[in-house]
Formats: sequence, C-alpha cells, structure tokens
Amino acid sequence: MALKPIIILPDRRLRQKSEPVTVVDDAVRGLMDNMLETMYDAPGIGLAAIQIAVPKRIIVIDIARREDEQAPADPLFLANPEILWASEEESSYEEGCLSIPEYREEVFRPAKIKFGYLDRQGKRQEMDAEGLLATCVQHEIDHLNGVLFIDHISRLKRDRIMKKFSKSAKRVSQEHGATSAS
Ligand code: GNR
Ligand code: NI
Repeated sequence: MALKPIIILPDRRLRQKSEPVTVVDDAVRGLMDNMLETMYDAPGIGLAAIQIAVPKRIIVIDIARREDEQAPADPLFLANPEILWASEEESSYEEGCLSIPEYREEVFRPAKIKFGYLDRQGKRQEMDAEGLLATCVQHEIDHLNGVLFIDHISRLKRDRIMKKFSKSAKRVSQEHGATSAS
C-alpha cells in the first residue's frame, strides 16, 4: 500500500466529474487500499478518489475510529455509489474536508438515505444510513460530481474561503519562484 498526496483548493481537479468504474478488478482494489491508507494517515473518515487526483467513482469510508482511536477498523469500499432515496427531514453536521484544510462549517443535508454501490468484490449492494454515515456518504458522492461542502453554505462564506485558498496558493508559487530565481 502507498500514501498518496491529497489535492487541496484551489486545485481545479476537485471540480471535475469522476467516471464510473467498469469492473471492480485488482487495480481498483489496489486503488481502494491506497485511498484507505491515505485516509487513515490524514486522518479522515472518508475519501473520494479525486482527492488523490484519480477521477473515478470510488469512495472509502470508516467512521468507526472517529471517537475511539483504538476501535477496530471498519472500512466501507464503494464503487459507483448512488443515492437511491433521501429523507425530507434534514439534519446538520459541522463538516470538514481534507481538500479544504482547517475549515469547518455547519451543513444541512437529508438526515437519512438509502444508497446503492458495488462492493470490493464488484457485487451490487444497498445500505441505509443516518447520522454521521449519511453525512459522510453524501459528502463523498458530492466529490464524485465536483461538488464541495462549501457549495452548501452561504455565498459570502464560500467566497471568503475560496479567496483565502487562492491567495495562499499564489503565495506558495511566488515563494517557489523567488527561490529558483535567486
Ligand atoms: O475527514 C472528514 N471528516 C468529515 C467530517 C464531517 C463531514 C464530512 C467529513 S469527510 C472528511 C474527509 C473528506 O474530506 N472526505 O472527502
Ligand atoms: Ni471532502
């Protein structure tokens, strides 16, 4: 397994729509393993393939260790996930994203969902979720469609955070330019 760099705002690839997986083969399982290791290392509770610059509809999730680091791993591997049903009722959660480091904001989403996906063996599965798992699945499926959690908050807050990340990217590239020029 290998750790992969996680891309962050304002990287335009985060706005790209990911492509479905045709078959869940060893290459896809290898990618899932790299994603899981990268997610645990970050640490995070979910990761979409596009966050390591791979535009495929693949997600890994493990919410088990969030409160207890010693809890046994309980990973979910999802290929081509889709929301089949979402409740009218919404709930809010203070979300964060590994691609938008050090920023958290309250996001409202359907409280309960039913979703379908292909598992690690390529077998079609359906699952119901509520609470943090429902939030996380929706956050990750958004990534596959080029959507970020800041798209669900006010425009004022979104513009502020986008500006902050664009500025810091510019500063980094200027610093690199200055180093190579000197
Ligand atoms: O690690 C993560 N924590 C989190 C907290 C609340 C709602 C969603 C998430 S997902 C995030 C990892 C990530 O960026 N996945 O795309
Ligand atoms: Ni995210």
